[in-house]
Amino acid sequence: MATEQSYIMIKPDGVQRGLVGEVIKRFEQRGYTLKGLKLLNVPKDLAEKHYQDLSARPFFPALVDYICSGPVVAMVWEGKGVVATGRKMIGATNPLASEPGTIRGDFAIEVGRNVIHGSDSVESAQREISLWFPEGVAEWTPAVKPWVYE
Ligand code: 3AN
Repeated sequence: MATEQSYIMIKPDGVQRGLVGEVIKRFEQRGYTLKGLKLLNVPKDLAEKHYQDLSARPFFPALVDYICSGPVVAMVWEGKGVVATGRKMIGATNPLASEPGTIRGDFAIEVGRNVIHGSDSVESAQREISLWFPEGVAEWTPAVKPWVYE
């Protein structure tokens, strides 16, 4: 079975608001496996690289300042369809358009304070994981796997 990974990041507002446990709980309960986890203050060049595709957008400087404004929780989650399903669990970019039941739909109002990031494709996930976890991630297989996958 191919193992897909996604880069999931709790942004500074999510950390400041005490939503770290809530986010981890949702991914764990869905059946996904935590492969990488760290709390860090983000250097400006890392934030700029992460959001390089948005560098021409008018909100880019504010976005970089926001990501660097306090610690983030950087994570790698693994499992079947985790990129697309992770995005569904997170909700639309603009929290006012996010469905209730999604993370943004339950906890956010502003696009510039939308709590969490999730990779938008398998290719972006690979790029983001090597950017945020150059040291690599943990190798382990949860013992519950036969109870989550048929
Ligand atoms: P997503 O995070 O849902 O993949 P992207 O990649 O389009 O959305 O945008 C990355 C981040 O840039 C968003 N999470 C949000 O913090 C910020 N952003 C996107 N669009 C806007 C906007 N119109 N105004 C301010 N910030 C924005």
